[in-house]
Parts: sequence; structure tokens; C-alpha cells
Amino acid sequence: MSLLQDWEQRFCSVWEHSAFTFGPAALTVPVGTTVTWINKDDIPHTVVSTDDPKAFKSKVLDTDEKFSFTFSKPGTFPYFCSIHPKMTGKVIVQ
Ligand SMILES: [Cu+2]
Repeated sequence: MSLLQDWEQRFCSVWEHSAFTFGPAALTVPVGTTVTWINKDDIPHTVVSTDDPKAFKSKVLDTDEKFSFTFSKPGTFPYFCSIHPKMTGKVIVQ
């Protein structure tokens, strides 16, 4: 049985300071956590790692589609939406 709690990230459609947002924008999780992003917006979004090489990259997610990634190494993993590059977030893995 895993003691790790997996997380759901939601895309927010709030238009604030000219940027869409990920909610929460910064998430701190233990190593081994699977983070799932769910598009609760009515427009498509993506989740793309900004690291090189990319740690993860989703396809274009339509409404209610999901993308999951399991973080198996500690570190800070910034990401953005490739359709709306001002949408950024990060996952901090400890
Ligand atoms: Cu987007």
C-alpha cells in the first residue's frame, strides 16, 4: 500500500493579469508522487516541461482530458502551456 498521496492539478480559466493560470501554480510533493493535470477549462491546454531535455510533455488536452506524470527524482520542475506560454507552474519534488 502506498502512503503517497497523488495530486490533481486543475487548469483554471480565470483571466487574471493577462495570463491563464495553473492551480496551484506551485505544488510541493514527495518523491514518487503522480501528479494529474485535468483540463477543467473550455479551451485546450498542454503541460510541457521547460527543462532541456523535457521531463514531461502532454498532448493537447481538451476539456476534461487528463495528463499524469510520476516524479521519481527530487528537484524543481517548471512547466508551461505551449498554447498559452504565459501559463506557467512548477512542481517541487522533495
Ligand atoms: Cu493553455
